[in-house]
Amino acid sequence: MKDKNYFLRKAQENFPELNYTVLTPDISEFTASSGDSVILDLGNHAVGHFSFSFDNVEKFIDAPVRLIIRFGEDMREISDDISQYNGNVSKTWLQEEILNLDYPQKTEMPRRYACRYIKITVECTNFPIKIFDFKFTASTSADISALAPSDTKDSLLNKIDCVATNTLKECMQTFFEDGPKRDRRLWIGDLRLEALTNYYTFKNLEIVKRCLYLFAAGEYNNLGFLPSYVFETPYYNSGAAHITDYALLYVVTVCDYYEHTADIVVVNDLLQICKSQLDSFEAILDENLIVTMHDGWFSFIDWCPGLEKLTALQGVYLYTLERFSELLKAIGDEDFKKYSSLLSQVRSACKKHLYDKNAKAFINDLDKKQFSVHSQIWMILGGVISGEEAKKLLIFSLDNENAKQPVTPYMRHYVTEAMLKLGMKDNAVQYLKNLWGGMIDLGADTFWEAYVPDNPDFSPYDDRKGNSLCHAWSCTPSYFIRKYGL
Ligand code: RAM
Repeated sequence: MKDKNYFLRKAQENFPELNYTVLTPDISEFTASSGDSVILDLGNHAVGHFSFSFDNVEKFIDAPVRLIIRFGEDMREISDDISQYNGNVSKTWLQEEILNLDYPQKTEMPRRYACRYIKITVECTNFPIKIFDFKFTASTSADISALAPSDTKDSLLNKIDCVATNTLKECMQTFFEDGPKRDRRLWIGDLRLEALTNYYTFKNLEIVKRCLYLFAAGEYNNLGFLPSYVFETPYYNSGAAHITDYALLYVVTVCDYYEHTADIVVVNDLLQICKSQLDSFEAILDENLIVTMHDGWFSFIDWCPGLEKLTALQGVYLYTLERFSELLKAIGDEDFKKYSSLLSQVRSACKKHLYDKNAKAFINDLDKKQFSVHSQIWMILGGVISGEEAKKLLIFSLDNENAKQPVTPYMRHYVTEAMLKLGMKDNAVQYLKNLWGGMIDLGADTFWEAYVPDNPDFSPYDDRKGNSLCHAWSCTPSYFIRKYGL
C-alpha cells in the first residue's frame, strides 16, 4: 500500500551519507582581554560545526568567561548591527551566540552554522585568556570526486560554474536544503533546480529520489495540492504552506528524474500524485480554461514586489502539462491523450484571453494590466508563442524599465531557460555573466537568494540580514553551462 509510511520508508532507504572535512581558519591562536575580538576566515563558505579551546594565560581566571560568537556568510554579516534587525523572517536566523564558559575547556558548539567568517568577541573575562584549536567540521552529501571540471573555455563562465557547484554542494545535506543558513528545509521550487544541476555535476540520484518521496508523504491541502516544503528534523513534518506553482513543479521534477534515470519504479510510485496535482489545478480553471483567484492557494513565481502572477502561473501549468504528457507517452500511459489535448486547448485559451494584440505582449485585466518579464517568460515556456515573436517579446520585456523584472536567481533560471529554448545562446551567456557574474564581482563564494544589481540591499524580507547568501535555487548556471556546452 502506497501510503505515508511507505513513502517515508522509501525516503529513509535513500538517506545520503554525509562527508565531513575538518577546516582550520587562517588564525590559529588569539590572546584576548575583555572587549577584544578576532575574525577567523575559513577561506570559503562552509556548513557545519565549530569547536575551539581556551585557557588561562598567566593568571588563573576566577570567574566565568563570556564570549559572543558570530557566524557570517560574508563580511557584512559579521559587521552588521543585528540589534537593528527589521526583517519579517525570525531574527533567530541570524547566527550569533552568547557563551558563558565556567572554566578553561574545549567547547564544541552544538548547532550547525553556514559561514565563511567567524567573529569571536571576548565580552568579559577577569584576566587575559588564550583561545586556540579552532576547528570547523564541514559537512555535505555531495561527492566532490564525482565532479568533473566544466569544459567551458570562458574564464568568467568557469568561475561562475565553480561558485554554482559550491552553492549546490553546500545545500546538499541530508536532503536538498534551500539555504543552509535559512530556511534549512526542502522546498519544491528549490528541489527542482538543485536536482537538475545535480544531474550534471555530483550525480547523486539517491538524494533526488529521497526528496521526491519526502513530498509524496506530505499532506495535501483542501484543494489537493502537495505542501510546498517539508521538514525532517526532529521528525517529519509537512509544511504549512501550499504554493500552487510549486505543486506543479513537483510533477516536472518527477519528469526530469525519469528523463535522467529511466527509473520506472519511482515514477510508478509517484504517478498518481502527479496526476492529482494536474487535476487539482484543472479544477481551479474557469470556463475559459484560465486559472482564477481562489481561496486557499498562493503562487510564488518570484519575490518581485507587487508582482501580479496569474499569467505566469498559467504558464507554469502549460509547462507542466507539456512535460507530463511527454512522460506519459514515454511510459505508455494512455492518459497522455487527455493531458496533451488539454495542453493545446489551454494554450489557445491563453493566447485568446491573456494576450494583448495591440501591445503584442501578455498584458491583461487578470493581472491588472501589469507588464512583467515573468508573464512573458512563462507564456514562452508554456509554448503560447514561439520563434521570432517570442524572441522580440523576451528582449523587449527585459530591456523595458517599466516592466516588472525578476529579483531572484530562481526566476532568472527560467528566463535563461526561455532564451535557450528560443536558441538565443549568446543572450543566455551574457545574462549569466551579468547576473551571476555580478554577485562574483561583489565577492560571492556562493550564490545568493536574491540579487538586484542596482540595489545590493534588496531583501524579500524587508532586511538584507535575513537573506540567505548560499541559496539552492541560484546554482543552475552549472546546469546551463554543462548541459548546453556554453
Ligand atoms: C523562501 C526561500 C525558498 C523558497 C520560498 C518560496 O522561503 O527562499 O527557497 O522556495 O521562499
